[in-house]
Amino acid sequence: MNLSNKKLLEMYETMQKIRQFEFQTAKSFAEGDVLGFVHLYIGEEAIATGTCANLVDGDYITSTHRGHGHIIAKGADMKKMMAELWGKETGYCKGKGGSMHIADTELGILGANGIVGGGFTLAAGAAFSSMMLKNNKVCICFHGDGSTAEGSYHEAMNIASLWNLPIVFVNENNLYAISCRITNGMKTENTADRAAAYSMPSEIVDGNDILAVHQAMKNAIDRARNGYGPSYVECKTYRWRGHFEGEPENYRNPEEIKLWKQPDHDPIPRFEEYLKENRVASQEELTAIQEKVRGMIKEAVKFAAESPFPTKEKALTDVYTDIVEEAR
Ligand SMILES: Cc1ncc(C[n+]2csc(CCOP(=O)(O)OP(=O)(O)O)c2C)c(N)n1
Ligand SMILES: [Mg+2]
Repeated sequence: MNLSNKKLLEMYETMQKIRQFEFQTAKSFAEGDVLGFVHLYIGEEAIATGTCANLVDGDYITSTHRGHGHIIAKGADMKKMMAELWGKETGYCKGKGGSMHIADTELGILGANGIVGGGFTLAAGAAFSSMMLKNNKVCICFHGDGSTAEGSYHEAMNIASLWNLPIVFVNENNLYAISCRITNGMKTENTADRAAAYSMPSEIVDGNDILAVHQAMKNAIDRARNGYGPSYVECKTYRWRGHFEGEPENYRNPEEIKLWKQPDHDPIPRFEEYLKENRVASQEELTAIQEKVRGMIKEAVKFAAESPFPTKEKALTDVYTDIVEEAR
């Protein structure tokens, strides 16, 4: 693994940012400050982090309803994210979109998406533009196991393969689509099997092992960037929280949840072990990074808390009709 210590510690910091942002969001949701639905990414941090660590400025990602991790890993401003969750005017969508509409096109973040399967065709379109413009940009299409049942998944996989588009389909197989266990929703337990139907190279990785994710993504992203077309990487993982915050969860075995929270399953302690064993960082240095991130999260909350709500006069600005007007 040819990663500098600096890069490894940046990846650790990103995982910390995601986890702490998500735990803070859970707390703020419970206290009534976060408005609307939130689906948390806790437990899956290695996938977004290990993937985005291979990207360069200008590359694209498409995201899902469980998008905070992807968006943070691609470099979004956590203050603007937090403000958006709190419904404040300083948020990414001026407080009117919430968790599932956060986007930052300047950073190549083509949007979280409340529509399951909504990201596939956007990703294919972005990758197609990259191919036509010959600008070497790659698009990552994050998606859940459940979304592989959508028609848009198969349409995008087919066209990406047929046209050799520079795209990597990153499947986050956390075993559930809401309450539907994967074995009740499809005949195979590996979504990667579906890539074979589109003659797409695929790989299955332990999605809680950040270095395995990073290596698989590096191969797939290099392939896309060098004109060898799309790939598919299935990352096996697990979500710690309910499908959404506040869900009266009663469909998963508590023992199963407990198992995935153990340090030998949890992607963060697993990476910490590697960093310490290989003398990349001491426990003190890792603790200092955690503290630094705690400060960032505090700042994000302060920013959200002190920001104003949009006024009622602005309730209808920046929505669909404005965009149509601007396009004219
Ligand atoms: C088109 C559409 N159908 C159904 C839903 C309701 N819904 C929201 S999330 C979800 C399950 C998604 O499961 P998966 O793709 O595995 O993602 P995960 O939540 O596990 O990350 C469903 C059915 C939706 N938002 N959009
Ligand atoms: Mg799922």
